[in-house]
Amino acid sequence: QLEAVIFDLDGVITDTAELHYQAWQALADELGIPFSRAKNERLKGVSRKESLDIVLEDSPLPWTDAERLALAEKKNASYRQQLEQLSPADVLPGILELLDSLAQRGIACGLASASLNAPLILQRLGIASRFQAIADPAALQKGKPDAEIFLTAAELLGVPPRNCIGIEDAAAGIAAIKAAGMQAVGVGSPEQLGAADLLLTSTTELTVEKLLALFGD
Ligand code: B16
Ligand code: MG
Repeated sequence: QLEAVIFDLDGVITDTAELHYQAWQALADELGIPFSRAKNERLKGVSRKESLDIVLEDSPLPWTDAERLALAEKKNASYRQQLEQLSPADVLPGILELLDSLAQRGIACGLASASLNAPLILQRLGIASRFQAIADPAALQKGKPDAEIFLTAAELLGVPPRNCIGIEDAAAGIAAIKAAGMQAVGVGSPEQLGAADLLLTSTTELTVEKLLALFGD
């Protein structure tokens, strides 16, 4: 029985990846480190700290922990400036309709995003009140592909994992959902998200009927 749907944020609800890219590119340019859109692909779903470590892989300098912290804060300040542009028009197609249908059927919604900025992003998108639970990534031990973030969201909702669906655009996210014992819906390509129980190419294809069908309803 489907009781809750737990969403990833970047790549499922909105495309913040482009804004992350702009902020990382600006930082890399300032440091004289090569960076590209291709490299930015590796940062999707990865925490801010781990993202910075990947950006600094191409720097010959040995950055201390304190320096890394300052750089991560700098990137986040410019990213948050970019978030000012975000508006309800940036909710990906089909998501608002899905949130409506889920609410109508009394199915709860949770968020499992690696982003510490997730509450602000949901607010800017005008959909914060649609989520009954947001897992706080700062309080977690392990990132995706570990199950922890999805299990935490389910626990906050008071729903057993077997009655949850997780929706993700990244392979590590699909792995996290499966490890949590939930049904996994992937939005993306079969090369990356082959492990999903249901694979869709775009958020426009996300309907409550397809989600219920995963439970034989
Ligand atoms: P922040 P998700 C992830 O969001 C992004 O995909 C990833 O690129 C970003 O580094 C991470 O959030 C942390 O974001 O710097 O805002 O804490 O896909 O897990 O919703
Ligand atoms: Mg994502």
